[in-house]
Amino acid sequence: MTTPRLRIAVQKSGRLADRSLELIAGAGLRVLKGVNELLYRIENQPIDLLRVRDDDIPTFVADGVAELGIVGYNVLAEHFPDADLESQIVQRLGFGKCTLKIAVPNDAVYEGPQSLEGKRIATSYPNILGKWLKNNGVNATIVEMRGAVEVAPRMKIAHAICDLVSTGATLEANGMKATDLVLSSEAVLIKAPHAPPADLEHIYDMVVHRFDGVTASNGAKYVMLNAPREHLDEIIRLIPGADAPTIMPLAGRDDAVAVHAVCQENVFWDTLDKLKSAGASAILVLPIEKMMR
Ligand code: PRT
Ligand code: ZN
Repeated sequence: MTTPRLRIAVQKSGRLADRSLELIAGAGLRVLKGVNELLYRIENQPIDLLRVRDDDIPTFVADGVAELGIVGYNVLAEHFPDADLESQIVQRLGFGKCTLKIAVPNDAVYEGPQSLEGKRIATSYPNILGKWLKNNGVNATIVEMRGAVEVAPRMKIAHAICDLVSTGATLEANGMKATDLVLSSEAVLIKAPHAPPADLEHIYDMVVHRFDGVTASNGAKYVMLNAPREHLDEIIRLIPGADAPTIMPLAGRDDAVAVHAVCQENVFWDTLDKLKSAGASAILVLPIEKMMR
């Protein structure tokens, strides 16, 4: 009998592909890049990566072809416009961040959603846009395009577009400006509606916990410093995102203590300057490699 293997659907190539593989490697899963382009094996765990187009991931996971999947929230929301997405999402992964926005030519007047009344809007996200227009009480024609949405106004196909934006460079290069936010997105880990088979449950739980650990430690820092007791409260307040720091006595000193804290966010130089001004000394900021919550 062959051992059952957990399947994780990932984007084969594209903007989420590398970061998905980094997450998987960060979780200690060793990817064996095989001859089979569709399926990569994990050599140290009974797991396979199903490598597909991102548009196929929500359906594959919903149908149970894969137990887990990594996909943009935008793709999930477009696929299941009427579903309860939160029940499908296991965790937000903190990468692939972008926004779906309405954009119009630089010289167009835009005074809010009502400016779109009776207009034509090009997008690859007709379901999300349709819902947004309805919520805003706007009647407009949606022109569905698979790609190159940003050229639609210049080609006189549409008056406005609804497209993903990250840096805004594409809009700028096409003489357009971003206006209303329709959706904020990032990569999410999604799960099949049914629980995994009993013999894969522990692998499933392990993957979810480890992914959570990698995501949590992303950018997180371990801060150590000495603080005079009289300024302790102020110094703790200055440490970004520190939850319940450890306070320890310093040998031979009654006036100061050592403070150790896990910071959920990066610690920048200006924070160190403020800590120093508040009286902190011997400040160390260390990267965190792994974290298990
Ligand atoms: O082949 P496959 O179907 O798998 O991939 P795809 O071509 O459909 O998607 P891909 O690889 O382009 O993007 C995958 C996911 O990355 C998206 O679904 C989003 O969740 C996420 N993402 C993050 C982005 C962007 N940022 C982004 N900037 N997806 C697309 N873009 C586009 C945007 O539409 C614009 O045209 O990139 C262009 C440049 O953006 P600017 O603002 O940085 O200029
Ligand atoms: Zn796609």
